[in-house]
Amino acid sequence: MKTVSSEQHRLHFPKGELYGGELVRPFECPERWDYIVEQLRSRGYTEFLDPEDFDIELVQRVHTPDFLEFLATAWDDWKKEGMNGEAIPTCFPARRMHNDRVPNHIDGKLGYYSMAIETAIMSGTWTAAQSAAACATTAQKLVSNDRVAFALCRPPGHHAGINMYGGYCFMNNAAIAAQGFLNDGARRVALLDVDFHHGNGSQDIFYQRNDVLYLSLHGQPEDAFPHFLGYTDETGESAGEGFNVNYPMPPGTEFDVWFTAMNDACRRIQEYSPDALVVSLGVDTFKDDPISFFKLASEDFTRYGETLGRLNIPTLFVMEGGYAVSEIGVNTVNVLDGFFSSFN
Ligand code: OKP
Ligand code: ZN
Repeated sequence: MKTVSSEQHRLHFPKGELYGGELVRPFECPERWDYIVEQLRSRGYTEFLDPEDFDIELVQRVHTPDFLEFLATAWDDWKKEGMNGEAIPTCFPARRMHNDRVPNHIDGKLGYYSMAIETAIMSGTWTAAQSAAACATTAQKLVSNDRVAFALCRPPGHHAGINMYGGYCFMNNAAIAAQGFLNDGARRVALLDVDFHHGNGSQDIFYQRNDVLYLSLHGQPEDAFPHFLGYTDETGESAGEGFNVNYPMPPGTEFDVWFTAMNDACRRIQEYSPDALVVSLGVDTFKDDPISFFKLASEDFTRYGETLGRLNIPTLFVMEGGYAVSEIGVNTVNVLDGFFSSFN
């Protein structure tokens, strides 16, 4: 299995995330990548590739041009206004305010295009985000030959919607890859999101479509970020009705309950009979994750990897979250080891 990754992720390393009323060092940090690479290397996954160029045409099938233009220019606009720190939104189109008129001023734009404020934009953010999307599309292309590939994306993507960033995400790497499979001739793609957080962005992008089945296992919105999406009654709309499946679970959820949901998701995937499977692979379901509340142990990741492998569908793994930094590599590679123990 080849891993596609880029050193350019290091250009995104904001100093501040608003957490508990303080600006703290972001949980989503460059060392996350290092720990995963280290585990991959030491456990035999030694083939690493750099991504091809960022494919704007493909990305525009998933995100709007105005949103992409915003991401590309936000830092320069912010600097032009004489701001000293990193770009963080402070004002939002809440209830009964306009959410369809894009302001000119960068403060207005940041609020218009974001869904949360922990995600600061800095000088290298756009380059890093482009590299992550390019990792996803490059790895997607490998799947036609190799049947499996790993896109080691950073920053992650699943909170990024059609025209919305936040939750550490700028462009939706997994959704872009799913669209890549379709462009290359797949008729149906399943996108399984095992990150602790609901992938509101992925749901947003495919909500009215039946060519991508989106399934997510996550902390229930009553208690977990992103709070405003991820309920079971969100089943899709118009052509997409029935093609969105949410499995919200309460605080303290242990592996047996989580695994029952996962097996149900796998049954739905088999029924759908997709030409490709994209796994939004977040390992923040781990018991010691600092911002999540599921209770998976390291060996549970191997267990569910095995279940994924048994589906025997051409599979692209796309890295999402995981913030117990010293164990992020072990848990990620456990999923891959489990997968290859049953995949053929
Ligand atoms: C990104 B990914 C918790 C605050 C949550 C944002 C979390 C973004 C997670 N008190 N802050 O899905 O792993
Ligand atoms: Zn997450």
